[in-house]
Order: sequence, then C-alpha cells, then structure tokens
Amino acid sequence: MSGLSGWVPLWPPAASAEAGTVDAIVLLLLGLSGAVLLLVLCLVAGFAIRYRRGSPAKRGALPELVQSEVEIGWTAATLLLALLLFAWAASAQLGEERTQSDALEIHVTARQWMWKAQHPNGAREINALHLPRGEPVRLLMTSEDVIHSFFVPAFRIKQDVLPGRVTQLRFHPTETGEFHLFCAEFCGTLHARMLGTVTVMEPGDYARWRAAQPEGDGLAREGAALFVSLGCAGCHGAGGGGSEVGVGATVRAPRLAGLYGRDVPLADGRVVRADEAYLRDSILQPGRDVAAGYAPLMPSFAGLLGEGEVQRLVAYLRERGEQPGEGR
Ligand code: HEC
Ligand SMILES: [Cu+2]
Repeated sequence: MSGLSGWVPLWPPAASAEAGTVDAIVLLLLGLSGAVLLLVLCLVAGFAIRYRRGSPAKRGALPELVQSEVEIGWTAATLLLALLLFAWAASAQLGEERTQSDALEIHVTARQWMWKAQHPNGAREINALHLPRGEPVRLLMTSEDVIHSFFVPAFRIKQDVLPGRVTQLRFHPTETGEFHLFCAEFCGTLHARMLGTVTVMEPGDYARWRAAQPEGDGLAREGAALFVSLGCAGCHGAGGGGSEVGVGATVRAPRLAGLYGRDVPLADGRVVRADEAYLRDSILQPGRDVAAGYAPLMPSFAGLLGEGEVQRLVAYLRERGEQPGEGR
C-alpha cells in the first residue's frame, strides 16, 4: 500500500491507478483551504489588535480606489484557483472515461439491499466482487429499484446506480487484497447493511477462481435464448437477421446483426449511435427512437422484463452487433 494510508489515521489505502490523482486533488484542495483559513485568521487577529479600543490607529473609510482593487483582486484570485481545480479534476475524470475498450466487463445490479455481479463467463456473485490485479475493469451498473451508489474508497471511485439506466465505472486495481464496497446513497431501512467485499487477486488466481465458479450460461447466450422465447425473433428474424415483407413475415423489422456501434438514422431525422443505452431504450421505449424506414410497430417490453433480462438481451444484441453485418 502506497501513499498516506500508512501515517494518516483513517486515510484509506490507495489500491487503484486512479487513486493517486484523486488524493493529489484532495490534498491540494485541503492545502488551499487551509492557507485561506490561516490568512483570514491572521487578518482577524491582526485587526483585532490594531484596532483595539483606545489604539491610535487611523479609522474611517478606505479610499474608494484601494477598496475596489482589493475586491477585484481577491475575487479574481479565488475564481482562478477554483477554475484550476475544476480543470484538473475534470481532466482526471475524462481520462478515466477514455481508457481502452478491452477492459474486463462486469455487470453489476443493485437492489434493496444487495449488490449482484455477473462476470463475462456468467459467473455470479452477491455482495462480493473478484477482480484481477493490473487489468482495466469496466462496470456496467443498473438498479432494480431505487437509486444506489457504488463506492469503493480504496479505489477512490463512486458512481450512482440508477433504475432504468446503465451507468459505468472504469478503473485499474493495482493492489491485491480485500476492500470495502459501500452503498453511498441512502436507499432504505437497511442501506447501512448494503455492503460488499472487493477482492483483488493476481490475474492467474482470478482466472482459476472464475473457472471454479458454477458455469453460468454467459449473458449473451442467455440473451439469445430470451430473444427466441420472447418472440423478438418472430419479427426480427432468427439471429436478428431482419425480415422483409413478402418473405413470409407479416411485419417488416430491422436487422439487428451488425447494429451495435453504428449510427442509426431515425424516422424523425436524428441520427443516434446504437450503444447500450440505445438498445435498452429500443426494447423498453420503442416509440421514442423509431428507426427510419420502419413503422413504429415494435411493442414495448417495459414492465414485462426484469432488469437481468434486459441486460441479457442487450449483451446478446451487442455480441450479434459486433459480428460483421452487411448493413441495411
Ligand atoms: C411485433 C414485431 C416486433 C417484435 C415482437 C419485436 N420487435 Fe424490435 N422492432 C420492430 C420494428 C418494426 C422496429 C423498427 C421500428 C422502431 O425502431 O421502433 C424494431 C426496432 C428494434 C430495435 C431498434 C433497431 C434499429 O435498427 O434501430 C431493437 C434494438 C429491437 N427492435 C429489439 C427487439 C428485441 C430485443 C425484441 C424482443 C424483446 C423485439 N425487438 C421485439 C418490431 C418488433
Ligand atoms: Cu443502496
């Protein structure tokens, strides 16, 4: 464990590549506020002594000019400091967002009052999360009920987890060990017990751990089964190949193979990128973004599907979408 945790009481260990920057920003902010506090205290003490009762110091209003120079000076200086801090913190945050796409993707679902995680091979865990050290991790998080917040102090990461939406967290664990996971958004009576443990292991140990978990089917494979059993395939064609009038289909529906990541023209003239959020909305609110050239015949599946089922369908469509499609 590096950094301050050794000698500052209560300072959490720094166990991710992002932690250093966050600590530096916090310390700078603390230092600046401390300096301002000290300055103000000194001025208060100095003036209290200088203008004590009976002292011969000169009293009365300051010359107009001096007064406005002082006002402008301190306003500009503190504004500049605040902007500098903002720029640094924002660039650190944006740098995180940009990290590579080969990250290990783990789906996290929050509910009152537990954390559920599912690994790419389908392995599941509750209130626990195992991660390999040194690899970029991307969490795709959503909630089944109210707003929660995924907080791991040792990684210096915190992100709200919202119902009906997917939020992300990207980070690199750099230290092995066990770290606390908290819910940082008051979410009901047992909010305080919504705890978990993040275990960071050497990559080899992680691979062994994952292989030893009961074989889940994998999100995308389960999604493929749902795609058929929910009747999506009836309109979109087996495997999402699309269907056209006249080839035995009653509804003309777009092909979904090759869709993920492409720009989709919509009926109202907008063009949107088919990312996870778009796929999700297409299933739950199909009337909102209707693909150009198609009638708005897709039924909404809101209320019919659990959060996990939506996740599986989206994972499946993503996998189908990453295979080369012939376009439309
Ligand atoms: C009754 C036929 C029908 C069924 C059933 C159906 N869809 Fe659709 N779907 C459509 C049509 C028509 C469109 C194009 C109009 C639109 O975008 O709303 C569409 C659009 C979509 C899109 C957006 C495609 C694009 O090119 O932008 C996705 C994603 C999608 N459907 C997924 C699904 C999934 C997943 C299911 C099963 C849970 C499903 N659909 C069930 C008819 C259907
Ligand atoms: Cu919570």
